[in-house]
Amino acid sequence: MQTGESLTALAEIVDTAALQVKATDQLSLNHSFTEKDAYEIQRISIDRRFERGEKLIGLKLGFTSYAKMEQMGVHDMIWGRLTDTMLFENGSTVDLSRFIHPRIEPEICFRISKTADREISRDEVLEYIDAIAPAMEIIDSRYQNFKFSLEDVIADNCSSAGLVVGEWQTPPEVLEDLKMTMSFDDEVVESGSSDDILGDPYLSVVNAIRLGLKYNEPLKAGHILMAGAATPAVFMKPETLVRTTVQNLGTVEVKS
Ligand code: OOG
Ligand code: MG
Repeated sequence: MQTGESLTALAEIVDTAALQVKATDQLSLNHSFTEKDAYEIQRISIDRRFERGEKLIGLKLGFTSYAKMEQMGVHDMIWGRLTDTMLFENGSTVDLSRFIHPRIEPEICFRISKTADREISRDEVLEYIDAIAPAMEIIDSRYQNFKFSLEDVIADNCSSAGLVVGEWQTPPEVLEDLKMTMSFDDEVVESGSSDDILGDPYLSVVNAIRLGLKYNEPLKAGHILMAGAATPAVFMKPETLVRTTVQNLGTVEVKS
């Protein structure tokens, strides 16, 4: 267990790496810290962003699909915070120089309509969301070579760097096996199914509410939730149109 002071020092390392767009050594190479410490490092580093004027817009889950767990060699669900400066408009152009080594992945996003003050079950999810949209997340590990332990990636706010959300839709009762494809300039680079996200992406809402309550960062009405990627992430390339299509939900795009 690390002292409060050293957790602050570790938070400064990941925050500075993000600010300076410069990869840093994995914290776990030189420090030993627990998963609980890692969430505290994340909290302190994101507080530094809030002090610079960024606003919390919601939460994200990570490693909710086997494809992602296999790709990164990490096997536990994680959660992180999303801020307003990470949000790109659908169809907009992102400046890759803002990132160290950005990857992009196809996701589903939910809009939370009611703050939960207790854990909820799968059957209650539709009472807590009022919209769903196809989405993509840009992840940009602050660590060299995009390599990390579970604790490292949690401390680094789960690699969160950007997100783009498509048009909001009314949430259907069930999201059974919706095909998801991500393309670079019309060439499909990854494809999967909504079932790849926890077997049912609505379970992301259940889990994010549970984790938010546990770590004192509750999902609130008006927040958004990124459910986690359905497929492995792909390195972004300059001058490329990236598009994700989710069956029945539509498309979402960004240009680089
Ligand atoms: C960690 C973030 C994982 C997801 O959707 O599974 C994640 C990473 O892969 O760098 O965002
Ligand atoms: Mg993600």
